[in-house]
Amino acid sequence: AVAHALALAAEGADILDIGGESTRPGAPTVSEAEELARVIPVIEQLASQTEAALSIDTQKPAVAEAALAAGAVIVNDIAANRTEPQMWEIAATARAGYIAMHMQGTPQTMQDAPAYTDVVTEVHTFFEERLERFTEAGLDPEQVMFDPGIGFGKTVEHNLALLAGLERFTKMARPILVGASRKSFLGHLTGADTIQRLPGSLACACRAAAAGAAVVRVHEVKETAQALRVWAAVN
Ligand code: 8Y4
Repeated sequence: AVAHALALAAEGADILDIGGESTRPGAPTVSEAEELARVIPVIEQLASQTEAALSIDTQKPAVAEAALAAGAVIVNDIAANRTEPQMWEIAATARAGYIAMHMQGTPQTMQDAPAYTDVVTEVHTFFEERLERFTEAGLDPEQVMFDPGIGFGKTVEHNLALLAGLERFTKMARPILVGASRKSFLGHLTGADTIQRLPGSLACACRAAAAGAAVVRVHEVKETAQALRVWAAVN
């Protein structure tokens, strides 16, 4: 994991997202002890070996807290629809960045029957409503980035509507992150297998950049950096 992360940093990644539990629908859950054993040594080693910012991808407040102590500076929270404030309090106390991702349901249930009246409006309302909750827990709005959560409780049509409607989010007060890389909607649209989805992933990265997204979460860093460099030169 350390070697892979260092290779991504060498290819131009500014942020490395470290996670110890799969979010795939139906994936087995991981105990806190096992998740800590997977991610903390990786974060400790990376903290002394790269200037890239380290983010911790976890749903467990205790794992986030330990990761921040080990050198992570961002909490990547795919479960920002939670009700308990612990995750926000931990990010607030550490003065860490906090990525608040939209998800309908939980990773176990999210793809059962995703349903929205208007997905863009509902995600937008979620962001507005959450910012109030976060500040109550002590987060400074300056710590927060929002993410529409492509693929998390969304059909192909919902994902496309979110990508088409990104400007609604990038007009908001906080930066936006988009993670579409290799996701299954790209396979549904094109027939491409997971590791054959770079072209579709690049189309999404350029679309996100065009809409003013601040961060793209990708698997193929070198190729995405080239696409975004050309896109930026044209604009
Ligand atoms: C192939 C490879 C097919 C990977 C699907 C996937 C996001 C995220 C994930 C995201 C934020 C993934 C942890 C899903 N996606 N965090 N995490 N935003 N903030 N699936 O979009 O990469 S994991």
